[in-house]
Order: sequence, then structure tokens, then C-alpha cells
Amino acid sequence: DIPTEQWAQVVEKTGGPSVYKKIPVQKPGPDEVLINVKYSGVCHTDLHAMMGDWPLDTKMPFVGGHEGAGVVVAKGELVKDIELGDHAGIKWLNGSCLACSFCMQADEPLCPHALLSGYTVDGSFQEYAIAKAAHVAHIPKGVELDAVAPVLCAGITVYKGLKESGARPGQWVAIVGAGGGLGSMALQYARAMGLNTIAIDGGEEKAASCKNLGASAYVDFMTTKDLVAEVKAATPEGLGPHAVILLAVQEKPFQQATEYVRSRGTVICIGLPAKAYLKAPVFDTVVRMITIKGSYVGNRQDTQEALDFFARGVVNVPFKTVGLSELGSVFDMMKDGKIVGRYVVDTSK
Ligand code: 8ID
Ligand code: ZN
Ligand code: ZN
Repeated sequence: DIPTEQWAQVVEKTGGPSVYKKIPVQKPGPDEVLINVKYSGVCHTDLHAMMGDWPLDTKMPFVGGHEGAGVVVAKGELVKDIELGDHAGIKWLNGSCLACSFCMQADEPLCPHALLSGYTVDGSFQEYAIAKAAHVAHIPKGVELDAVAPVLCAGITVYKGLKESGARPGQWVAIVGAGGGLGSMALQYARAMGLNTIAIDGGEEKAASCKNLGASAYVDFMTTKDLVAEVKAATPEGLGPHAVILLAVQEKPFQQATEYVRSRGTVICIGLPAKAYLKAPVFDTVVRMITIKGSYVGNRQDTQEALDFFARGVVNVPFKTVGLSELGSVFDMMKDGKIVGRYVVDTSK
């Protein structure tokens, strides 16, 4: 039975806090499903949304969250390809028009009419959340819903970013922000894709975690005397990594990456620090033939591929579970850069 009221975390003004309170359960529209969210990962994007960090307005008030794993409990009359009881995931891309020239080419994250979970529509920090049926992630039964939740944004995003980098099996990739949520996933997807990784982050706890997740080397951005030299030294012949995946929530590493990436290499920008700019020397970019690209979540195919890796057991990322009511304390740890891996909230607590 679907209740009429539920617990949710609601941001009522920019800057927060997020308020744990009861709100009504919505009904799905004709092309939508209602998902009983069991677990939701907490992405740094949720913190950016609450703080108003980006030049894109949220709905207000809003329920954050976009890594929601749960069970389909209701569906609209047009929904044919998903059944009640199926396991499904709420991801960042809640819906798109499916008709524009981007959607036609499976670039639906670029759709001008995209709906964003936990940003322009209410997300997964509630017990019951709505998504467009065409866009929900199909989670195989038998996959643990708490462990899979972080795949729904972090996993999809880094898997797509690694593909966009063009790095091939046997090559070297630097993961910047490797100890965080996306970074931990990136180390595991990279290894599963046959890539060697250099992890860059700060502190001993993250060093140990990165090594556990398969990093060949760890460079501590907080203590190194020369980050560029250390990253290059960790690669064969000291020529630098073939690709750099930027996941940090600071501007400086975005300026540094072109200094250590290998000639002909690719820098993939994924992290979204507030008010940050890219800067690279034109001379080096030209004569070393460096590519700099952005990468933004993934499409429905990337979603299913990322979930396939997870279901095969080749992606294992550490996570800690707390109640949905404790979301505020997760945000506090995230602000201080203290989270190793991902926090997942249990919506029943
Ligand atoms: O589609 C996208 N492009 C997309 C999807 C999902 C998330 C983008 N994001 C963005 C988020 O909005 C956020 O800006 O990616 C960024 C990382 O999200 P996250 O992994 O959820 O954040 P985290 O768990 O806090 O990890 C960030 C890590 O960066 C490290 C921190 O220590 C932390 O482990 N870090 C920082 I801050 N500065 C660093 C530096 N200078 C650094 N690591 C290396 N060098
Ligand atoms: Zn996210
Ligand atoms: Zn579209």
C-alpha cells in the first residue's frame, strides 16, 4: 500500500539546511513510474544544489538526491516496459523530450528540455520518488540496492568519462579526486576496463582506500612538493598519463592537468567546482596536441553498461549507510572533504 505522506529531506532556501519532514506522496503521470526508494547515494552535486553553487536555478523548495535505488510501486497507463515490483533507479537525468536532435542521437543529457532529479524535479531523498519510465535505470534483481545506489550517478558518470577519454586497455589514467565518491568508482571502472590508474587526493585514509581499489600509484596533493613531476614519474618513461579524469571540487587541479597529461593525451572535466575556469597554455596545448573535454553523466545505454559491470561483480566501492534523517551530517563531512568513498542514506530511517 502506498501511503499519502512520507519522510523527505527538503531544501527550503538556497544555502540550506535540508529539513527532514513529512510531505505528500505524488502520483505518477501517464509516462512516469513511482519508485519506493530504499537507498540513495549522496553525491557532491546534492551539496552544490543546496548551496546554489551553479549558474542554473533549482526548483524551490526541492527534494535533492539522484542516486535512488528502489522498487517500482505505481506506473502511468502509457508505461509498458516496466512492471510493478521491478527494481529501478532514479538517476540525475530524470527525463528528456526524446524528440530533439540531441535525444535522437542518444545524447539525452544535452536535451534542452531535460528534467534533473533533485534539482529541477524532486529527487531520491524521499521514500517515494517519480521518474520518467523511459529514463529509469533497470536494476537486475539480486543486485543489492544499497551498494548499487552510487552507480546511478557516480558510476555512470565516471564510466562515460573514461569512454570519452579514449584511453585503451594498458594505458594510464590519472584520477583526480580519487578518494571521493566518483573517484572511488573511477578507480574500479578503470581497472575493469584494463587501464592503469594514478590516484590523486589528500590524506592517508584516502591513500589506503585508493590502493585497495586498484590504483598503481597515489599522489597526495596536500603534501607533495611537486605534483606535476610526481604524476609524470608514476607513468612509463615519465611521459605522463594518456588521460586525466578531473573529479575534484577545486579549480587548481583543472589548471594543472594539462601540465602532466601525456602529449596527444586527453583531459576530461567532470567535477563542477563553483565559479571555476579552465586555463591552459596555448603553446603547450598546440605543440603537445592536448585535448580538453567536458563529460556530463551518461545516456540510457551508458547506464545499462555501467550497471552490467556492477552486476558482474567487478566494481566494488566502499560505502557507509546512515538514515535519511542524518543527511545534514553527511553534507558536513562532504564540505570538509572527509568522506572516503560514498555515503548512502536509508530512506526508512
Ligand atoms: O556529470 C558530471 N559531470 C557530474 C556527475 C556527478 C558529479 C559531476 N559531478 C561533480 C560533483 O558535482 C562534484 O563537483 O563531480 C564532483 C565530485 O563529486 P563527488 O565525487 O560526489 O565528490 P566528493 O565525494 O566530495 O569527492 C571529491 C574529492 O576531491 C578531492 C577531495 O578530497 C574529495 O575526495 N579533492 C579536492 I576537494 N581537491 C583536490 C585536489 N586539488 C582533490 N583531489 C585532488 N586534488
Ligand atoms: Zn551526482
Ligand atoms: Zn530532447
